[in-house]
Amino acid sequence: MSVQSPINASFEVDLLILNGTIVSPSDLIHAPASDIAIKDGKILCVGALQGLFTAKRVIDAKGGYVTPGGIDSHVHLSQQNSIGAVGDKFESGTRSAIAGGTTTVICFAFQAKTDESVLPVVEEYHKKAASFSYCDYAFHMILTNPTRSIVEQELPILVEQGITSVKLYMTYDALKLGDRQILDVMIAARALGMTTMVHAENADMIALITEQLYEQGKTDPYYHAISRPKISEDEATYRAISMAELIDAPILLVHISSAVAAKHIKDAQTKLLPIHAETCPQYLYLLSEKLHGENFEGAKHVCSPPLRDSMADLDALWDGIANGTFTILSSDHAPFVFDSPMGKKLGLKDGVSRFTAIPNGLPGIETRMPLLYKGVQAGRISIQKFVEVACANPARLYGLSNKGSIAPGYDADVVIWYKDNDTDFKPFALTNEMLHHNIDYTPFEDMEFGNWPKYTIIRGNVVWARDEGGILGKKTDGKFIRRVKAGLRQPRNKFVNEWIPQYRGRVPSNYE
Ligand code: DUC
Ligand code: ZN
Ligand code: ZN
Repeated sequence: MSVQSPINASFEVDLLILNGTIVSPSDLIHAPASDIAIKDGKILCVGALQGLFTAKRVIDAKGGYVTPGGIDSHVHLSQQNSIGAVGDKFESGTRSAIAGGTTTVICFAFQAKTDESVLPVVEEYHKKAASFSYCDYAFHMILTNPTRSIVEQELPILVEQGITSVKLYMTYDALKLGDRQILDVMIAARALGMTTMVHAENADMIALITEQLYEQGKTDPYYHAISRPKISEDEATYRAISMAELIDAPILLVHISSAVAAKHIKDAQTKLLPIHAETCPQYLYLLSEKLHGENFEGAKHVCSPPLRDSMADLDALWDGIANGTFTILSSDHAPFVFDSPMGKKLGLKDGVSRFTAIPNGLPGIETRMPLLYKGVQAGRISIQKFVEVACANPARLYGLSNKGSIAPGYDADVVIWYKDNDTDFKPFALTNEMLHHNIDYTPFEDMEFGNWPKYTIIRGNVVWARDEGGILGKKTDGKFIRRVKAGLRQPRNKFVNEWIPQYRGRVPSNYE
């Protein structure tokens, strides 16, 4: 980017943010050195800037934290297999995102088993998102049928198109892959510099327990959690790590819910394997007791992996964020309307519950950043760690090269928070009516919040101003972001180059 010399009092910038405390994964920059000048959608410079520029608009951040815009890298919107009719589409989902401080979402494009090519699938998702997105967006590809031609010929095309990650399932009959298929995708993804995301639960264990529960008539929503015990996540997580170790392939274990799975991940990282992991706010705050409830209300909390039953898991996951086990915190916004025969109530027919028919997933795109911020206020994590897992790491892991950092040349995606004890902010108990998604409930109803994004800024435009009208952005503001190759923990096992011929001389340059 070419930058004109900014030290000139008549030089006009688009936006100046003054007096905040800028947060990076390592540092806090305090006033007066923390002013941010924004021009043409980019951060022009950071420093003691008062009096150095004129500006079209000035925002006084008043001692509040100024963080990079949130990057939610696990979001299901307009997803053809499940969410189309009764969940959020791009418009409502991204509207909700910006109100909660998220400026970029990475959503899933979904390959059905019958799709012989994934290229039309990508086109279809582009159509769903273009002109319907309040924030910037990118795509991962869910592969449910990785044929030879898709793996060999189409994955390289996806990389060229800026789609540099795939998600694989080890469970669900309609989605799951066998171990050999997973290995083949990992090999190809590694050679291409893609990240392989894995949903790790043991499908056969779940099928066995489900069968037994149904025979006993135990079909209420609560039994969904019983049918997916921690050992099924434990085993599958270890298996996925073992496969990644064999191939020396970078993987990310999505939506980890239990201490035991987190332990496998930590152990693998200690061995310097290229293993990343994600957890989500629901696994930090909610227990499976939420699945009980009158009038089928427990279905509102059905997700996979399920909520766990002990505080020890919640505590271990917070610790896992603090100690670096979790690379990222995402929402896994997989929203379904509760009160609809095509939504959560698919699992209730003629007054009879069937937990296997309840769509799996929770809404949470808007609450992700504020819920993580609660962890800062509670002393669970530092504000620097907040920025690392919610903003910076998702950008680095998934190749969003201009995002996730407040530094010259980066996209001016910024969130301004209220300062502690700000008289402009009153702590509140959340109700679903406060949110901007298109879902009739929030799993976090009644939870107390002590902060919330005051402003959300995308490429220099204020799109959310909590005290000045709320949503100010438009559904045409969001841009598709072509991602580059993944770039955090790197493969390092030279032995693999000996036995997988396609690796020789083809290790992508960003792995060196
Ligand atoms: N996996 C997800 O990633 N989201 C919702 C449900 C699921 O199984
Ligand atoms: Zn999943
Ligand atoms: Zn998901």
